[in-house]
Formats: sequence, C-alpha cells, structure tokens
Amino acid sequence: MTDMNAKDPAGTPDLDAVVIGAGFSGLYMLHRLRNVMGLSARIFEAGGGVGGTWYWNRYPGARSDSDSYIYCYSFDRDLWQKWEWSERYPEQHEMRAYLEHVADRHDLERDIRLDTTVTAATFDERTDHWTVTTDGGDSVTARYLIGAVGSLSAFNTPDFPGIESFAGDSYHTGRWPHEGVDFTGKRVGVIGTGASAVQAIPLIAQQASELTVFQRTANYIVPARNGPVDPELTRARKADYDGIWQRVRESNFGFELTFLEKGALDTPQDELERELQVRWDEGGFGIWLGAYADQFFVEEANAKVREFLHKRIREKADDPQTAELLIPKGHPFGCKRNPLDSGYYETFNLDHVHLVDVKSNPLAAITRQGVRLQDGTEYELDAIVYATGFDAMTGPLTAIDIRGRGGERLAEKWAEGPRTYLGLTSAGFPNLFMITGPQSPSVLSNMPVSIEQHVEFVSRIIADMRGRGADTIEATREAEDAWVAHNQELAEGTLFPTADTWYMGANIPGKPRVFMPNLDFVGPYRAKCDEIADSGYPGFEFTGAATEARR
Ligand code: N01
Repeated sequence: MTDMNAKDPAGTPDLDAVVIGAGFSGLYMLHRLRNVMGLSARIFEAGGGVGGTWYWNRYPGARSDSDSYIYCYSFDRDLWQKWEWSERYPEQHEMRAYLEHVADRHDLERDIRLDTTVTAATFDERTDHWTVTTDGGDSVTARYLIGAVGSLSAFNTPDFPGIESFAGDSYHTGRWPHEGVDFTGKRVGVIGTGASAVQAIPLIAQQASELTVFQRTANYIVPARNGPVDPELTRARKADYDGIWQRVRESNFGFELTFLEKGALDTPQDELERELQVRWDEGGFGIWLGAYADQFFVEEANAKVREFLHKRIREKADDPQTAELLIPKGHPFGCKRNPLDSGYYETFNLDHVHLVDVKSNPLAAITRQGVRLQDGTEYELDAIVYATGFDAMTGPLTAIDIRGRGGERLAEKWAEGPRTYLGLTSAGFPNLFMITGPQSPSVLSNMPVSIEQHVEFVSRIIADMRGRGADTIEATREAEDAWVAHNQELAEGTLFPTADTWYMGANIPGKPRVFMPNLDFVGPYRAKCDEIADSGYPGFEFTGAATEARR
C-alpha cells in the first residue's frame, strides 16, 4: 500500500522557482534567483510584454505618482546613475521602456513566458513541490512559488445591468488598447474619479466633443507639479545615491518625506496654512505623507487639513455648484488614496465637460445609447471609459486556483479577508511567497522600495533554507493569527477604516471589509523582517532532511 505521507525520493522539480508576473517585482525576483543565486527560475506573464502595471495601463496621461528618481530600482546602481528620466513623474511609455531595458540588460527574457496566464498552483505534500498550470496547458513543478502579481492588476468592471448592450466603444483604463484611442469629436463618458480617471480626464477632454464624468465619490486631489527636473537637482541626487536610498528605505512610506514634529492640532492656524501651502506648491505626496501625522488618527486634526484643501478646490473650480460637488464629503483626507492632479479641476471649467453626481442618483444601467441613472436621466455617448479600478491586493492572487496543504484553497482561506504572516507568506502554503502581498506596507508606500525589500528578503529566506538543508518554510498559524490581529489593531487606531476605499475592499460588492495594507511603515517593517531572519525565523517552521536531523 502507498504511504501518502511518504516523501517522493525522486523529487527533483522541473525548476527551482516559478515567478508569476513580469512587472517590477517579477523582473527583480528572476534576476536575484537566477543571476545572483544561480537557481533555475521562470516567469509566467499574462501580458504580451514585460512591465506589469506599466504594460497594461496605457490610458491617456498614465504616469507614476512617485518621483522618477525613486520610482525605479536601486539594486542596479550603474543603471540608476545612467538612466535619464524626462520628467518628475515618468509617463507610462517611459516606465515600460525602462522595465524592458532592465529585462534586456539582465538577460531576463529567455526565462519569461509571455502571453501565459497561471491558472492554478497546487502544493504536493509528497514531493514538497508546487505544480503550476497555465492557460496554455503547460504544467511545471518548482520548489518555490513567488506571486509577483501586483497589488492593482485584477481590473474591475462593475456588473452594471445592460453593459453588453452599449452600441459605442467601451474601454477600461487598466486594459487600454495598445494602439491608443482617438476620441476626437466623440461624446465620451468616464465612470470613476480615482487616480486613473484623474490622469485621463484632462487629456480625454482635449479631444472629446462632450465629456461627461460620472462621480460617485469626490477625492482629495493634490497638485502633481509635473515637469522637467532641474539638471542641478538631478546632478545633486546622482551624487547622493547612498543617502537617498538609505533615507527612503528607513522612511515611513518609501519617499524622502517625514512628518512634521508638531501635529495639526498643536499648530496655530496661520502656521498650519503656511506649511500646507508649501507642500501644495511643491506638489506630490508631501501634503499627505510629509505633513501632519495626527491627521491620520484624529478627526479634528484631519478636519483642519481638509478645510485648507476645500478652499483650494473652491479656488480652482469656476462654478460654485461644481466646486461643491468636487469637494469630498464623508471621508477623511488621506484615508482614500489621493490622486495627483495635472489640470483635473480646471477641466471642469470647460463648457463641454460635465460632472454628474452618481452618489445621490446612482448609475442604474448601461443602455444601447449610453448611461441611464436611477431617476431615468439618460446620457447618450459614443464611448464609455470605465475608470473603475481593481479588485485590489487579494484579487490577483485569489483569481488563481492556489491550493496548499490538504488541498486548502487560498481564496477560501481568505474568504473573510487576507490571512498572512508579514504579508509575505500564508500558513498551509509552504514555499509560497507574495511580493508586496496584503498585510505588508505595499500600496501605502512607494512601490519599488517595498518590492526590492520583499524580493531581497525572499532571496535571503531561500538562501538560508538551502544553507540549513530545509525543503520547506511555512508560517505557523500562531504567527499568522498574531500578524492578522496586529494589522487590524494598527488600522483600528487610525481613521483609515472610516472610509469606503479599495484599501478596505469596499469597492468590490461582497468583498469582506478589512483594511489590507500594513501600517508598520516601510522602515520599521523592514527592520522587523531583518530581525526575524537574524534570529532564526521565529513564526516560521522548516521541514527537510537536514532540519529534521537537527531536532
Ligand atoms: O481606481 P479607483 P483607479 N458606480 O478604485 C468608481 C493606483 N494608481 O484605477 O470611490 C460608480 O481608485 C469609484 O468610486 P468610489 C493608485 O493606487 C496609481 O483610479 O468607489 N462609480 C472610483 O471613483 C490608485 O488608488 C496611479 O465611490 C464606481 C473609481 O470608480 C489605484 O491604482 C495611477 C463604481 C475607481 O477608482 C486605483 O486607481 C492610477 C460604480 N459601480 C492608479 N465602481 C499612479 O501612480 C467603482 N466606481 C499614477
């Protein structure tokens, strides 16, 4: 009789590692595994090219909201010194060119299978290997499985009644046609006013004959102040590679930003307005992540900052009624990801641009002609742009049929919200690592900084496993429970859970309402991971011949 628990002695997998996704995370992970550690590894990538987010999001105006000098890899110092960004915030095509260059420079393409979606991954307890299956019918085994799937890659189109009946053209910002779209002379509707819409709307308005924006929730949108970077500043930055990367790695959010020492509540009104104005004028996330810490914890502090922002919105919008509609209501500033603005508010001053409130009068159906609201109002459109976001953080992983020990499905395990240890591993899923997974700082940070930290941490774990002769590493249920509770406790101490956001899963009907990013902050979280590795991996269990022999 076969002992189902016995290990397969012939257990040599096809590959050491499979990496899912060829975006920022996957490319660096492959580089580390193959070029640095000498392991065999392969990426499966659903897109027809590398770049992840920057491959798919080709809508007009798509660009990074982080400054280019830190929205990139630091691991390749020479490339960082040589690469010239054209503007403060790199545009989509420039980001894609950069990532393609990285793939080329590190000879990654030969181990990347494009146009290949991973549909399932199953852990085999007999061999301690993952079997990874793709939509092309491929099946490979690997010891390590790395989900480098991105936090915002599972695009979401709401299930509007009649959506298939629309006779015009439909687009989603997260799956934009490669050849681009010409809206000249067209009546265009944009549904959504998140970061994607905020970037796309000013440019679509330049072409469309009529542009109607359907807004459910107004956002706090702060100026980007994009443009070429002063060459002197670029030179100074290039001379300060070590300082910059040390600062961002030790920072709260992966930027060169720190909170002011005083809170908003302790700051006299004129000083508060001055400080906020400086950050408003500088552009970027300074007003959010580099101003008053208490705005995240205390409603009255947040209200003081909001008041400043409301004044700025009223200054920008000519029509007082439109201004009132553009002023966010019912959620604190900074607890819903605030987009960066390059002419967004001013766009609503144009005669052919209309803002429609679909909070008070919800969007009831998509019709053959366009959009119908609950009160029966119809908007005739030639094109609809769904800027409706993503099933964030958990969606890209739960879309794959991932099964761990005992056939447990990750999607079922996470039915009430993600359960991880460090946002990197999940108990019952040995040797599965999630780069910037839920319950890690991820989306509350400048992503490349968190990505590099996770990739380097995973590389260290794998090297340490091999060093100690371990076949598997796995989070314990106790460590995971404690991490889940820790994350919840951190979030409950802030105003974040009071807002309906994709951080909370609130944008997807039926998704559990759980705050998904980790709030330890980038620097302390990194230190925690390092400390865990330095002290022999508390919270993890190892299996393997050498490990068991040592017991
Ligand atoms: O998506 P979103 P996004 N009826 O979820 C609305 C990153 N990003 O693609 O707020 C009517 O923010 C929804 O309304 P509401 C960034 O982290 C980065 O814009 O849920 N409306 C919202 O207005 C960002 O946060 C960059 O009430 C509906 C919009 O659709 C994240 O990606 C650029 C609706 C969705 O906004 C996601 O941004 C772009 C419905 N049924 C994105 N369902 C850069 O770094 C949804 N909406 C530059």
